Amino acid sequence: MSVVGFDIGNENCVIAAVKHRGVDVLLNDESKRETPGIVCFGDKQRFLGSAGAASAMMNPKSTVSQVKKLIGRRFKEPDVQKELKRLPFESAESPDEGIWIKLKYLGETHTFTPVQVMGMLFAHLKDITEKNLELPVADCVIGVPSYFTDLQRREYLNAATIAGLKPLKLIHDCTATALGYGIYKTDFSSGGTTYVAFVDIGHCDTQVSIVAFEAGHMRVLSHAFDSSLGGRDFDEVLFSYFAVQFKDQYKIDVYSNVRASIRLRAACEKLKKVLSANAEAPLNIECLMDEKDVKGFIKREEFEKLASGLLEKITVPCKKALADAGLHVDKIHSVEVVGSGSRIPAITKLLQSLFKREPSRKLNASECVACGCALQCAMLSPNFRVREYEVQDSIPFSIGISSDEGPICTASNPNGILFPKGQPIPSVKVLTFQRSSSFRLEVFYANPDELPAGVSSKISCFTIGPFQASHNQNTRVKVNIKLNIHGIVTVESAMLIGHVNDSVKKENTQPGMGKVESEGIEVGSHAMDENVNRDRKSSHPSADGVMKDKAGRRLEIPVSENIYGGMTEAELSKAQEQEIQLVQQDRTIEQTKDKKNALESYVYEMRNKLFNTYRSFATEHERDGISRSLQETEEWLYDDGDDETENTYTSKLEDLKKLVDPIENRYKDGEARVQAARELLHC
Ligand code: ATP
Ligand code: K
Ligand code: MG
Repeated sequence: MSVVGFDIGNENCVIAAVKHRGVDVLLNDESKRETPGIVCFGDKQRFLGSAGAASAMMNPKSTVSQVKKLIGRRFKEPDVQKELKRLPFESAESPDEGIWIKLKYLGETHTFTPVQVMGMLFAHLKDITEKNLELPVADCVIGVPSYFTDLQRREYLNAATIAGLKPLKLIHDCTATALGYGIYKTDFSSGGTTYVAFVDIGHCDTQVSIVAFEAGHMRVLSHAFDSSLGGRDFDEVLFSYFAVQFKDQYKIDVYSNVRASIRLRAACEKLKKVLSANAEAPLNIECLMDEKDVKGFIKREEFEKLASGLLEKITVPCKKALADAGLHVDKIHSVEVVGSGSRIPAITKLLQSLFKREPSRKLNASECVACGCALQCAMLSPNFRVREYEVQDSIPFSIGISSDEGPICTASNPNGILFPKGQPIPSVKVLTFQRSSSFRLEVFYANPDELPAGVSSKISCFTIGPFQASHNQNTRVKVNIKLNIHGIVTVESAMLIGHVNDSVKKENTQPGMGKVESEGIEVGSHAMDENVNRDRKSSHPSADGVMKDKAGRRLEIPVSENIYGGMTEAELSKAQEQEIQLVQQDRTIEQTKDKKNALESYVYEMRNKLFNTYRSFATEHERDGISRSLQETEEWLYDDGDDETENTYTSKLEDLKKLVDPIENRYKDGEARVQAARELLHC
């Protein structure tokens, strides 16, 4: 069984696997440790990962990147609109308010959802993993930003399903990093708590988490973030700077030209990297636009001045993480900086003055998330033994719940908040309702201020029922609500119970479930009716209060869920089928290329052999005939045969073989005779 971790970056994806003794980062087809998160749709097939990046410039309008910024979001969110504006493909609003990506593929306009594209990316990473490990891969752990909403997490799981992956857990990026940091540390065992700040600056976002380490245990105290501040914003600062300069100097407006924009942006990213190691850097692009070559130059100081606003923004989540953890900066033992976006020297300086200590870079900045994910996968896998280590993560958003009768407030949750910010993942809460027929529970984000701007606070709606029970009989409904291992809210079960009294107080406590609470809630009840009375005669409360039917079965109430904006089962299986077809199409094209290559090589090889190795085994007439056929095939390959079907190439090859085989056989017979003669002589 394989144990795999995936870090899905907006720019770079990293795969790690636990092998024999340690965690290894896997290489992709180009022997690289990072795979671009890009899917490019071509005339005949898709290009994924590195191949996608290679085709992006040729075909920008059919290239999708940064799909992590789009998945599980609504088309109309201002942030999404901003995002779509800078992405070169066309888009539209889907009927469920989501996003449709519209692009040319196989010569026609096709529509895909971000979930589907993410599924393609997952499938590609799965492929790379399987090639590396020479094993089928399904179980995995995938890193997600801490600010991912319930819907984004669900859509990630859907994308994984489309790819044939089974995530054992979605883990917050910084938690994965912290796990990889903490599990190997032995100097934490001397008692007391060590507080560490993790700062991850990626391509599109910044995440900060404060983690408390004790022997054999880590606990995430807070997650803070800026979901739209990352390395690319520093590229953008350079981009605007040069765009203005070039307008002045060369009279070109790069904003008006998609390809020129892409090229300048890529050049600015390179320039930024050069500035991380050098005090100044040049920028040269040949034939950027209107056949003009452009030249630019910038000093690091100047760049830092241009980026000062961005640098200031990085302090915000850092301060918030400290405040939410309830810690003064003096309490922080170390600041671990990761994510390649953090490589800008000014960021290190800034963090140093903010945390009053030199930031540490002990972890591999680009690989730590994937490695932490792989470790977590090993810990969750029944087939692996890992050192006992407890990871306690928490959710950064408060989650509220209401019923059709209004907010559900209890003594411990007076504000109708079911899982407050900082609630451990996973957790279970048990709510008890006095109802006699079907009712609905609405789950939502209780504090919109905690969410990235423009994100809807609606999460999901659960219908408990249908069922009918009597009020007189003092029946109640016990609903088990879970913040599951992925950070998604689900209703695990709903049960009809008999005489409750104070029995609610003792139900619960499942090991490893975080803090579990139970609530006795009095809500409006409904009038009893005849049918329910009849039901009563056939059901009896048992010792634990759970109603059983005549046969002694627990009276479980059906629960149906409605996720705002989520995929239905039918949509998911349709997407799975579609992915299979897309894979088939890619495979057909790859096989066709292989067959064409085989034919081409055969032509060259046989031409060579015909006048060398096989020369004395063919008559001049045969040689002339074959030679002519080889020549014709070669010409055909460059001409009409450049773009043919797999079968055509195969049958062409067979035709040639029919001509050449008799000669090849004569040669082989001859060889065999020579070999036999040699053996005779040896004896
Ligand atoms: P995200 O976490 O936002 O999903 P990601 O994980 O793909 O994205 P990383 O790979 O951590 O992001 O970082 C990519 C960013 O780091 C890019 O913006 C890239 O330009 C930047 N970067 C890489 N090397 C350097 C460098 N030497 N100096 C400055 N920036 C760099
Ligand atoms: K990454
Ligand atoms: Mg990242």
